This record gives sequence, structure tokens and C-alpha cells, in this order.
Amino acid sequence: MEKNAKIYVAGHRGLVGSAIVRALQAQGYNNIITKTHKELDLIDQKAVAEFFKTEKPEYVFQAAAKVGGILANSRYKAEFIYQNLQIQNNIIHNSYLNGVKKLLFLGSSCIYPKLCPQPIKEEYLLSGYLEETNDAYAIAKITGLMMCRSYNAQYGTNYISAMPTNLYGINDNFNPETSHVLPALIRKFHEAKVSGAPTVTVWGTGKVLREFLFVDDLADALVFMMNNYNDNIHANVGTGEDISIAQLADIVKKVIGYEGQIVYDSSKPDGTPRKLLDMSKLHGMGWKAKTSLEDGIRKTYQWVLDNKIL
Ligand code: GFB
Repeated sequence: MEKNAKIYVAGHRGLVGSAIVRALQAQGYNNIITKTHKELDLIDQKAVAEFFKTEKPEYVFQAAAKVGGILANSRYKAEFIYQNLQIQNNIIHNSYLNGVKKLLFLGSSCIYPKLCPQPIKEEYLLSGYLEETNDAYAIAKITGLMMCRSYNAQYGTNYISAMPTNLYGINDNFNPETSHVLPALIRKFHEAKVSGAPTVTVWGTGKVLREFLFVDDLADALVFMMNNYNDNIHANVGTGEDISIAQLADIVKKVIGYEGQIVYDSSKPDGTPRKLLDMSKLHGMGWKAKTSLEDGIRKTYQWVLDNKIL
């Protein structure tokens, strides 16, 4: 991408989109287009068609999506599948109609089978059943990456896909019902510290394993991929290391400085037992995540305090 290339970042107010904009600006890209939800409803086929016709972006980062944690994914399956399919269909197809040079589609590590061999290689896609708590979302994301591959095959486009592991960082969703585990724990430990509550409740058994990537590291990978990655097959983006939810709770507790007890609520779902990504592909190209989990949590918590998010 040339520094003055016209780049559209869809979903620029979200966790991922806002990090992409920060990374692009830091690297001197000076022609970034963004639209708020109010200005452009990405579910509206006509409005998206009009936007692409008028703006003619050269590069597209498709970071707009309906996302949420384990409970939101299992409660609102219809919204997750409908909204994600609509948004990605509109963006991918209109990118094709308007000659976008390169598009980067964002998926998620939940596209892989529930009981996948670990670490998960890109080629394990569609080799087994999906995890039930997020199958609707996963099917939408699998459809998106297949659309990219199909357009490349039939129309000769250059649409690439990145599959990030569990993300966290600045501009995350801290709503206790709909968030992912990391922002939820930041909120729970912070509120318990402030109120002097004797215990904090963590959902599930605490035994399942997850890999966490700081969103600014993801954004760095995505700009790297836009400039260097041209494979038809998607690429995993993670750290290559995972920890249990119980270990994560201990780190968040330490960073926040909470001194009470942790209790586990096993009536809440655990989700998939493990989803550690195999990072051979991007590591082999020279890209690696830089931020340690503890540093990333510290940075996120500092941002929460500075911006009075909680
Ligand atoms: O982050 P999370 O919601 O999503 O939950 P998934 C990860 C693990 O943390 C689960 C536990 O075992 C949860 O039970 N957990 C403990 C909590 N306490 C909490 C809490 O207070 N809130 C939440 N949310 N979890 C999502 C998928 O799965 O991962 C999406 O549903 C997406 O599709 C995303 O792929 C990356 O890792 O289980």
C-alpha cells in the first residue's frame, strides 16, 4: 500500500477497526476513509453499493462485525448469523464491483472444529463439528473466507483472510452480559476492589485454555498482511501461547490489585476446551506478537481508568 492509497476501514469504532486506524496512522498512511454506523448502515445493500461507487477505495479492511462473548454468541445466534452475513456480503461483493485492489477479511479462531488437534493449523478448517456456543457466528465467518477464496478463484481478485485468536485491548466491550472473558474480568475485579466485595465470580470451571492477543499487535499483523500476504488460504494470528481461564483470572486480579477470593460458577458454559493457533505461517514470514499478556492487560486497564470506562 502506498502511503496515500485510499484505504477503507469498516468498523473503525470497534476493538479491531480502531486499532487498525491507529496502526495505519502511526505508519504514515494519510488517506483513510471511515464511516460511522449512523452515516453508513453496512447491512443496507443499497447504501453500501452507493458508498463504494462514490468513494472507490483501493484497499479495504473488513473489520465490521457483530461480535460478543460466549453468552451473547449462544443467546443471539440469529442476530450473529444474519448481521455478519449481510455486512460481509455487502462489503466483499461491492469491493469486487468497484475494483478494490486488495481486501482483508477478518474471521475468528472459532471457525475451527471444537475438538481440533492443537496447535490448530489453517488446514484443519472444516475437518470436524463446530463448538455449539458459537456455531452461528463461526458459519458466517467461514462463509466470509470462502467468499474471498471464491472471488479470487473466479474473478482473479486478491482478497485475503486473517483468523485472530481471542482479542482484547482499547475500545473493547466491557458489558458484563455480552463481553468476552478478559474485559469481563477487568470489570469484575475493578468493581470488587472499589466496593470491597469479598469474592469475584468467574464463569465456567476455569480449566479451559485460551490464547489472548493484544489488539494493537493484531493491527500490526493486519497491516503487515496487507503489504506482504497474498495466499488464498487464510492465516492465523495469535501469540502461539495459551493459558487457563483460572491463570488469566490470577493475572487480572494481580494487575488490578484485588485481594479477595475467586469463585467459579460451573453453571455457566466453558465453551471449547482449547483453541491454540499454530503460528508457523506468519512467524515464518517474520511477523511476531510483541506485547506480553500482563503488559497488554496493564495497558488496557490504564486506558479504562484514564477514560473512565468503568
Ligand atoms: O471470552 P469468552 O466469552 O469466549 O469466554 P470463547 C472464554 C472462557 O472464559 C469461557 C470463561 O470458558 C467462559 O466461560 N469466562 C469466565 C467468562 N468468566 C467469564 C465472564 O465473566 N465473561 C465471559 N464472557 N466469559 C468466543 C466466541 O468464545 O470467542 C466467539 O463465542 C469468538 O465466537 C470469541 O470466537 C473469540 O473464547 O469461549
